Amino acid sequence: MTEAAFTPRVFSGIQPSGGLTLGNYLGAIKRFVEMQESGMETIYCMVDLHAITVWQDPEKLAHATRELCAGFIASGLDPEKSILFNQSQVAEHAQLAWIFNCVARMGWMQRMTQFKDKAGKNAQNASLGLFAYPALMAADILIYHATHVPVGEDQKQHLELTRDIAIKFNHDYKVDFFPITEPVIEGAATRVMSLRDGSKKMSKSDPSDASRINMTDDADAIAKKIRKAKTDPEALPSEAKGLDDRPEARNLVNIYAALSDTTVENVLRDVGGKQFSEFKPMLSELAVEKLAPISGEMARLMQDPAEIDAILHRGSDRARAIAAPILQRTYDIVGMVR
Ligand code: AQP
Repeated sequence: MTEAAFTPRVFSGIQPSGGLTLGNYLGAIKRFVEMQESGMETIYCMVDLHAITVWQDPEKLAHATRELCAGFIASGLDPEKSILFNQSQVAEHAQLAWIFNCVARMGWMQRMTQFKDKAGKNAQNASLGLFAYPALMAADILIYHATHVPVGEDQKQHLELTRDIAIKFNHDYKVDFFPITEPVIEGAATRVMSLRDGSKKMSKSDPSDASRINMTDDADAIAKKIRKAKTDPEALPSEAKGLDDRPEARNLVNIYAALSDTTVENVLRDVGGKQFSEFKPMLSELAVEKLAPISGEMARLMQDPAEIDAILHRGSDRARAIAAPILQRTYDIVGMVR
């Protein structure tokens, strides 16, 4: 049984597990907007079912979901051009995830570094959902037959698992039904690191607020966090190889390059030889210039939560119109009677 060629379609998601960070923006959302503007069909999701794989306060989860939607729109996603919705409103994600739970192997899941990082030393106490997280992520993508998934570097392993699940499903049922998805990991900052520790990624759930720039931070907070960011005593190099073994310096230069839409090499051509005391204020100014309009627009949108809910409802209806026939076809392939 051979399906028609897959038309290009983009899907990605972000967890409403806290406020958006500069890492989410540079690693993911900036690419979401570029792909929307390229004219491809784009579907972007607030993955609330993923968020509850670790404890979420219900009120905060609802607030974070609306704020994430506001962040998407303020960053340039247009609900008329892209489908924007929250995952729990389209039940087909969870339904396909169950099928994928039965396709994926325990050994595959046990190799996932994100599970090991998040479960920590007490893996026995982690939720079953956290373990199964990558199968739900595969369902998020494949329920739309998405061909391209823009993500940060940290999601690379999960996307490889998505490909493995599609390959095994197609093989086991002797079909060519699910596409083999391409990860899109691009830009100067595919892995933005913590401002306090260049070996850890910047994360919305890091207990230290000083470790990250939140998309809702004001100019003073951004300047203070960059001023206090960990660095080394050396001046900036003139070439990228001079950043080897200098993770904190590399991180700040990567951020500068990504915010100014240029390459690390170009940045170093201008700032090579400068001390951090000179470079950090340049970076603060650039970050405030780029982020202030977004945080201002987020605050404005958050004043009308009913409008955000209406956008999510409309997006969910549009998403379901694509997902429902693909789920039905999957059920037919698997042998579910209807
Ligand atoms: N530090 C980062 N640098 C580049 N990209 C990043 N992303 C996240 N952190 C960075 C990308 O943002 C998208 C959404 O991520 P997510 O919310 O689904 O989960 P995450 O990757 O686990 O992000 P966080 O901020 O670390 O959330 P918590 O703390 O809740 O786990 C993805 O494309 C991701 O690559």
